[in-house]
Amino acid sequence: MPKLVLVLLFIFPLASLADLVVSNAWIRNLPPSVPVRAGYMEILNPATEAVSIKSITSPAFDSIEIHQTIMKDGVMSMEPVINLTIEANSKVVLKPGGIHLMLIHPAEPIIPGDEIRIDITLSDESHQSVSFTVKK
Ligand SMILES: [Cu+2]
Repeated sequence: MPKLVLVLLFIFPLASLADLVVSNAWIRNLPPSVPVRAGYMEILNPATEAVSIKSITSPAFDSIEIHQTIMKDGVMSMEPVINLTIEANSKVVLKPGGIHLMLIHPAEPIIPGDEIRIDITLSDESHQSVSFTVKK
């Protein structure tokens, strides 16, 4: 019996869906007249397989995209990241000037200190909810 338990303990983490460890999740607040916000976070994938983000939604925004800030000929712009993959045992950092969440059209006014729920669907169809803190 103890042998079976041990085997199950080893098998279960591999068989379970990806579980990302998200830290430092925050949204930069902007005046209410601005229709978008940027969200940042650190995503750690402690699993033995890569996983990618399939979609991101939130009850607090009409839609959410993943963007990459790029500098081209001295002009800063953004382009969509279609498939953000977090490799096995790796971390992806979303930060100002780099990859970020583009949070489009807040459903309600947002103020610093608010906690915003953002739901992430991964390529393995698992879901994760992350709480983002709104900061100045
Ligand atoms: Cu953007």
